[in-house]
Amino acid sequence: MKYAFPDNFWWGSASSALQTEGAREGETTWDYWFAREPNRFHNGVGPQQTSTFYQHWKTDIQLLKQLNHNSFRTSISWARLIPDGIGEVNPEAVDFYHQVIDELNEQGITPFITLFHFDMPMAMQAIGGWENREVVDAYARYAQICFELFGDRVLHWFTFNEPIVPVEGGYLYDFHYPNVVDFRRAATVAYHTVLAHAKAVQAYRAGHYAGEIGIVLNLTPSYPRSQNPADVKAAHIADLMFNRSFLDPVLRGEYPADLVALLKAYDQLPACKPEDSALIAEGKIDLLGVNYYQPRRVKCRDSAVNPQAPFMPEWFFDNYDMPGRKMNPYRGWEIYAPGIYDILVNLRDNYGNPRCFISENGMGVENEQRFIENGQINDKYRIEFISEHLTWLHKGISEGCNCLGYHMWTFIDNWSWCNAYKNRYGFIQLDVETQQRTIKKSGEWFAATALNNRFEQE
Ligand code: BGP
Repeated sequence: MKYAFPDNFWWGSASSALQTEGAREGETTWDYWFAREPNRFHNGVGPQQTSTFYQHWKTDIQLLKQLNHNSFRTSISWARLIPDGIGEVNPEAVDFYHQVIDELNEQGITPFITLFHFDMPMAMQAIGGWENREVVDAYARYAQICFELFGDRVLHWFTFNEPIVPVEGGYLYDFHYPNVVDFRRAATVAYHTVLAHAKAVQAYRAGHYAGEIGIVLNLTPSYPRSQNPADVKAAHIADLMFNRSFLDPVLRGEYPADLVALLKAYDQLPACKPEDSALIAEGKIDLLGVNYYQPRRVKCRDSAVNPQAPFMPEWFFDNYDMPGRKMNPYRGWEIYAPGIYDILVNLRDNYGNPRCFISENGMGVENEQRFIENGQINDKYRIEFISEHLTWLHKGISEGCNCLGYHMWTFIDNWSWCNAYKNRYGFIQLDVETQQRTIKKSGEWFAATALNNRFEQE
């Protein structure tokens, strides 16, 4: 079978500032947390040990070119640009991002720029992070500064990357700083993130910049164990909490009524101001980035909730370990390629078929050195993973889904938060000690696919 993609399909990859650039003047929550609790990070490796993009951006862009990328997403570090989050702009950071953006454009690689990829300036966290509306305003100012500085040469902006992740990690499940477990605070953080997003969109519209603005969401389709109404309800609530809490505001301009009713019933709603809903309605986007790694399988709870336990999403469902599901054992994530198709069909049928693209998809694998053949990692499993997902993506497009591209996570193996360098995702192998870069087999496969705008599979 041949799978051909539409003209001008975006082929590329994604990365983020904190995970690639290396040290900077402005401290982030990650630097602060790592300095205090290095044991929380795999092998005690922190955010200083990156793939040194700050030094090697020029040669790295050459490598992107070698991979036949026509587009590439990375983020601007708020803390690099404005070290204390709200004050002076650092001119060295401005020069750096100018150079990177110019070089990408010169090489024919369209820059896609994210404004916030989990890297809160510590000075902003110190005043409450997303729980504080002053931080929302500081973010809106930062976004506007970015549009003014780079808006003539960056035509695809994303306000946030996976905004639900800092909510889950920082305020529910204890895998991001500030390690709080408190649903109402989590809901406040999520709500203020939506307000921050909407303010950035508002500023972008007001500035009449040449490009488009969107957001990147990690969508995890929720599959019920069975069609029993209790299982279906469990899946519906998981979908409301983890997907629709961001998807509905950014595409429909409002929250799902049943999500609001549920949180109200349990007294978990954040404090809202009367003017918020008009602002949220202004946050509707031009382009949606979809990160897809894994589905979510759920069933109804078998046991009663402990009324003394903290209120959690899991009050309404249990995770369901479907027998025989295909797993990526290194990350503990299920591999389910049809999920990508289900997401696109849902967007087409229930959200007016928005302009969208796959902004991340990928597979992190441990100890890839064992697959070295003639000096190169032969990551067949990754090629299989990508082609399987592309097949389902192709089916979606052929059925009218408005999917404009496919970006992989990631370009060069990079530092993955608490997992540090445990699992490698790159098209290019990184030797962390020597900083040597070597293209993997999947990189060659992707380069050929991007060049031909098609691939073949039996
Ligand atoms: C996404 C993030 C990325 C990246 C990726 C891989 O959620 O946007 O920053 O890290 O997941 O996940 P992990 O690094 O946790 O293995």
